[in-house]
Amino acid sequence: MEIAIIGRKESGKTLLFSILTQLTYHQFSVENQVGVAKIPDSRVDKLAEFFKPKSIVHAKVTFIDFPGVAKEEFYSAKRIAQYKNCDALCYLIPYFMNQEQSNEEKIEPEQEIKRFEEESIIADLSSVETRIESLKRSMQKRKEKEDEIELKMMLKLEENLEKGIPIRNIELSEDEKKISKGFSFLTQKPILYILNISEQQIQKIDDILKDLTNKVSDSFHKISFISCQMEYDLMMMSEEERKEFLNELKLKEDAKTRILQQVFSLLDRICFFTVGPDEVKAWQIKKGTCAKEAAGVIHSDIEKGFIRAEVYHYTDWEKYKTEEELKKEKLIRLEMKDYVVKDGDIVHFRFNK
Ligand SMILES: Nc1nc2c(ncn2[C@@H]2O[C@H](COP(=O)(O)OP(=O)(O)O)[C@@H](O)[C@H]2O)c(=O)[nH]1
Ligand SMILES: [Mg+2]
Repeated sequence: MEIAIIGRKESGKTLLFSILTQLTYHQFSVENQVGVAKIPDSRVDKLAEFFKPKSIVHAKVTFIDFPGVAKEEFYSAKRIAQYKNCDALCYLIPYFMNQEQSNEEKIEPEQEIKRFEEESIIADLSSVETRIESLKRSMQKRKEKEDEIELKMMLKLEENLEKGIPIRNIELSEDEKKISKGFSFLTQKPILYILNISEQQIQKIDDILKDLTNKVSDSFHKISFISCQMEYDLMMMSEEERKEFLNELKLKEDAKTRILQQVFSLLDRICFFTVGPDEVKAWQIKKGTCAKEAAGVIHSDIEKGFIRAEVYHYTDWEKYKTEEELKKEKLIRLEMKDYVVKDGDIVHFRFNK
């Protein structure tokens, strides 16, 4: 899963990238920077504490930080194509700039979000129009059933996009969803808008977010916040200093943990776990994945030879801890290949070697 960090120049993207991936901050890199972030999950930590495995593997996502470009280039075809290649977007807004009185250009998050939505709609509309033309041309030569279905969908998208409706808000059938996936439309991507705020703005952030959510009321807009500067400073502190610092600001957790969990929840993914003395591992799967398919995420041999899945849930494990106790309580289930794996399932696959 790849997430693009986007936003205007000097909004703190590279700083955010280095906070999330723990990589060194290279402000003026001219190449895309790519880094992996571990998704914090207290369940993995608790399981690891108990099983004391040789290796612990959290869920991961990849972040991409693009080099800065001039304002005009932000919506260039090349840039848009890069955003399209990603599974989700984090759009950073430099709200901290409003702190400085001298700053003549006030940051209006509402305007920035609307502008991005508009530009994304224009980009998608252009792709849809191109596709409609080419479908019409090929249908003149030969009528194919699939082309007809696709054309019908594209015309529906065109009609809605022209009205300013993003594709994520258009009702599509399962088949249409499948077709549209292949085009990586921008307005179909999950997106997290993040306000980059100053330390002083933290105390007011609830009101700021409430106000903004009211203004851009769309259930698909997820809005969050971070103070990149403060978070970067936190990263440089010792564990003790950090705790003290967070306490002073009356914050429970660092923003990094919160942002990573929010990003993960955008992706429509869930985690199941495998546990044992060798390894405790979180496996990421799409919501709705069945047991046999989930086995294939671990190894194709396990999928091929799938017999049963022994499953218990993390919340039950938390209560009873050992398989013995779980068995006594009849909380370990034997599931067949069609069982839909749930978030937090702890699974042991039985398979023919
Ligand atoms: N005051 C303040 N400055 C920040 C914050 N985040 C980033 N900056 C500064 O903004 C400048 C640009 O940051 P950078 O991450 O390179 O921005 P990018 O162009 O979006 O990648 C740097 O000088 C940062 O120190 C913040 O939260 N507060
Ligand atoms: Mg940068």
